[in-house]
Amino acid sequence: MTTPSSPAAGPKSAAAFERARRLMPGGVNSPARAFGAVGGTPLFIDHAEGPYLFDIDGNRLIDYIGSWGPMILGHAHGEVIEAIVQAAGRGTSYGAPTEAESQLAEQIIDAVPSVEKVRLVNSGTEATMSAIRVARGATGRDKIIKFAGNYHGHVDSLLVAAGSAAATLGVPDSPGVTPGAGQDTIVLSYNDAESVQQTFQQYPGQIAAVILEPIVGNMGCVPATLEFLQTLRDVTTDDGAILIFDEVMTGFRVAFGGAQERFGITPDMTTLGKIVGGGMPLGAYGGRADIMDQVLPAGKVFQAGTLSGNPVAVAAGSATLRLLKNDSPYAYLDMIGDRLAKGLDHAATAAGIDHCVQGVGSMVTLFFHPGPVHSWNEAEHCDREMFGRYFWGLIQAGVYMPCSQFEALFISRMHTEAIIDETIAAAERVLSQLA
Ligand code: HOZ
Repeated sequence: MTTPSSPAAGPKSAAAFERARRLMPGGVNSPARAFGAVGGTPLFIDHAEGPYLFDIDGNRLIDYIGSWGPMILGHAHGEVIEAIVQAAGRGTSYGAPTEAESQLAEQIIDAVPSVEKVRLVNSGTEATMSAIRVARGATGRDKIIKFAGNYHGHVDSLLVAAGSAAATLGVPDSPGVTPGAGQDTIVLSYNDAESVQQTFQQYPGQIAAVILEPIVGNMGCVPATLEFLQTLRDVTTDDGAILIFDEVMTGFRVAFGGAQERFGITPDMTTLGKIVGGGMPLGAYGGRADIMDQVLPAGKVFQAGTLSGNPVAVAAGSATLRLLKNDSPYAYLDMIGDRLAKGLDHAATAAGIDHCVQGVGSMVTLFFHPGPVHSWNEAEHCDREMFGRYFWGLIQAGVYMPCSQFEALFISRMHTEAIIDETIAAAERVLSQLA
């Protein structure tokens, strides 16, 4: 990957990165943030407000990462912060049940069609890891199907042909994941309904679960076709396997009830993270009551956590879901998402760049590939070098896009039409210099 000759990170970020690299692997606590996919030095953030990030060198940037998805209401939303402060003032962790957990559980069950019972955990990774264990425990079967380019956190059995930073940084199959951990994971091509049918014919009664992102955000934005989702629903029902939608990114994002509401296809289980925690570390998994009742202490499948249902995280999540339910920003987010997608498409066309723009509501990706992108086979052939130059050009113009071709951008309720238009104008300038 080419490092830009004059990376826009200022001297304070550069010094902070040098220090961090001496202390943490690659200088970060999650790999994508190190800017390995685009070269140069990551910007160190001082604070955030509404649609903006402010780095420690005093630059203000329009933020299209939104903490990789959670910040749908914008940064530092007054009512969410107030809920966090109130909760923290009553103690930050008890390790004992609270009424607030039931309230958040009710909000999730109310919103997400597939969820009759739910368990709160600390992250999306924990949610998917637990859902797979429950699916195996409930069916008594070992095999799972996942799709290349889908990312379900750093769970051993799912870190096979994974998207997100794993794909970006060239470790879709990580060292340290033993052959045993991945031996029951069958990887198929996304949106390929036929290969799923064939696999169920090959292993009748042996597949515990099919897990997928119903709209992938982790290889750029790649939606499933309705036909693909319907096939998954039909074959899993016929075979007695469990269909799991990983809605860590799409939950409360593409509709209040997630992609399953938007597509009208109800899985058996759902994993959640990001928005459900309102910017605090919280994930959840849920589904049919008979499946969830397999979890200890109702059933025998073990899963536990000292900070599960943490009162501060629960308060942030609960306030966020209440605001989303009351305000229902989804028509607005669809409208500005569409405006941004069309603007980027127009700008790339005018610049004569091979590209396609894909998006669902407030998740959008400009692929440096003629497209359409239906699966990892197409996504991996994007021009990543050009993406890196696009990324840095936009940083210099005050726009902070995801630092990888394989991550969708996220728009918040605080991105106004004027901000979207400012972004499009910046993209026009940058793209016109790339071709
Ligand atoms: N897994 C996140 C993107 N899909 C990135 C998390 C982070 O680096 O903060």
